[in-house]
Amino acid sequence: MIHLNSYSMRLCSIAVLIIALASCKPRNEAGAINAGAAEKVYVAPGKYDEFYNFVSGGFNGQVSVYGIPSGRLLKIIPVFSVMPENGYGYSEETKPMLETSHGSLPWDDQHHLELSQKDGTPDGRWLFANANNTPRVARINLATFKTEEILELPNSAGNHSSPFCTENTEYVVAGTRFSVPIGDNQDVPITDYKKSFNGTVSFIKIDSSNGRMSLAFQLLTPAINFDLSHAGKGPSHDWFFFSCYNVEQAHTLLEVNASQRDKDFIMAVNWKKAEEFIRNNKGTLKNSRYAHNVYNETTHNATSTIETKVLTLDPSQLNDFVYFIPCPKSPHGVDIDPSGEYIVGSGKLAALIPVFSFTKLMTAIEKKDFDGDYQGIPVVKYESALYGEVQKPGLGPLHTEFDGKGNAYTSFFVSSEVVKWSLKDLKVLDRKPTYYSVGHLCIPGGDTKHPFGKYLIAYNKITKDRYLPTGPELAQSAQLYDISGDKMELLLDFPTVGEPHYAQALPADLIKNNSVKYFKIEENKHPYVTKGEKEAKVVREGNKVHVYITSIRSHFTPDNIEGVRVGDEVYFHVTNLEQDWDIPHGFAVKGAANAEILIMPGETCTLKWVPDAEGVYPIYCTDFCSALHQEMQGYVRVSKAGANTPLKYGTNLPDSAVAKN
Ligand code: K7E
Ligand code: CUA
Repeated sequence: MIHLNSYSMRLCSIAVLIIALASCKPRNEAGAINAGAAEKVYVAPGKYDEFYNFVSGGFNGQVSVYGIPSGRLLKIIPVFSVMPENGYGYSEETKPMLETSHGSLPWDDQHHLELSQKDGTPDGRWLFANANNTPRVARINLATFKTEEILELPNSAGNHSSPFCTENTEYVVAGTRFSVPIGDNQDVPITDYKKSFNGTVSFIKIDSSNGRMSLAFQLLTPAINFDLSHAGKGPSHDWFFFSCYNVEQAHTLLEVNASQRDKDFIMAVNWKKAEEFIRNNKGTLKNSRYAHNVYNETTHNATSTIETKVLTLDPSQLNDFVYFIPCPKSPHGVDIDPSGEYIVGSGKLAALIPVFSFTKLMTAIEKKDFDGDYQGIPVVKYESALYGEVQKPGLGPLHTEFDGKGNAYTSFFVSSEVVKWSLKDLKVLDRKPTYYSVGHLCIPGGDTKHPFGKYLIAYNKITKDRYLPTGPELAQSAQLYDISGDKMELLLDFPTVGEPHYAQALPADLIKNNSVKYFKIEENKHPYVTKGEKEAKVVREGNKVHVYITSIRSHFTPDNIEGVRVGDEVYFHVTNLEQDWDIPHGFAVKGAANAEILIMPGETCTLKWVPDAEGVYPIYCTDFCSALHQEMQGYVRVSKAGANTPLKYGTNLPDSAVAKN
């Protein structure tokens, strides 16, 4: 009873503290906007933005693309969630993209993005995205803005610490948020956490020629939780850093039980050494089941394969490649400065920002300057790795980005502000309020060797009074700051879709000239392609009816189809014959239980339809493609099961050609 009382009091006081802190309102609200701000974000009609900004969609499972500085929404790229708007996850071609070891999943929670890099700078080729709920990493092709590959991660649960990449995109890493039982017997009591659970960190190898992902190896770690990660760069090129919480190894009420220790860890992994261990056969091949889904741009089709093996390394058995650095207090972000020397931790409950020195860390490791070990992994002494602490920066530090001019910018959720500080002397230089409760920050190139600087975007969790009320739920908000001067200047607010977490930005020039305008029809290798109207046809195979149908402004061929029966599975393989930029056609059929499909020029997409009753069903184009878009329509006649209505189809057929019965 006494135990319960003190326990609930402790819980209560933490809650009161957090509520009290969360209600701090930023100062200076009235004077926050300067008169010149409008000019700085104004992108005249017809002009392009300077940067692409890729923003995670959080609980919408997608990635959205904004222009900076205007804040204009340019596109939403479907990644881990179905998108009825264009048929992603509904078309026969894209259904395999959402396959997992749990079957087909229509949704996930997308938090972090990383642009592929060459020499530590974004190269504009790919964008990697994580799925938090059912652990996966996706690769988006930045020429097509399509999700091209999704790799599931076995032995992981809550893939939060992901998908950060090394300087030349050698690897993308993924740390598990939840430790889980791993191996043959996973049906264990939750209270056996300490005994039976493990964490993992996955290293995904990226093929530099085509971006293909493969799970190279996994580290089996103590049962702690990984939050975020970042690769080293320059001198720290060989290393990867992971923030860890729940070093207490709690499995219930983590809010309290995982906030006991004064310090958790940053885990430093020498991935070059790990590679060496793998080469020397120090890994153990384990059975596992995970899906690997690949979309092929010439067949316009995705395939899903179940992989069955994973190589694991156990750092408690193999020396000298994994170390823990103590980090106060439930660290969230771990960010490496452009020089690769400074490792910035951000303890959610800490009142300071610890900055570690890579040089000091190496010396400490060499001298074995350890504070014992944590489950077989050496713990480097805090002071031995510490470069210094930023004192009184704010409350609830989360994430840090860099401007390439020696400054760091850290977000503070609780005190709702962005704080600029100097890497050299760790002095706070400036602070500006955010509206409200900022999570991640993005500076174009802000986690790379060569940040492009100029702007900082804050992604805020709470909007409250910033926009017109829209009922109980309000859009999350992004705020754009000019960081070119000594003081940050707030320029713009814009609402965002889903819940943005991490975001990345890069100069538009790195992408816009390579952007695909249409797919070449002569290169279309789809098995059901129709390369011209003359090839259009309808083929019955048992109860399957394959409709080879074309679309071009402003008709379908065929647009009259008879001979379909109730009980048939009809596959509309729609080929868009257009060879021009920005002329997609849509396709929809009445009563379809899935979605529409939106077919890009030169592409083939398939919509499956199972008519449930006899009748004449309209089909039409859903995308206003031409003056006579509204006329882009037709009919499918469905007869009752077993009827012998002959198969007839065409466009502009004489009435005499239409079936009579
Ligand atoms: Cu939103 Cu990176 Cu999932 Cu911090 S995390 S805010
Ligand atoms: Cu094609 Cu509207």
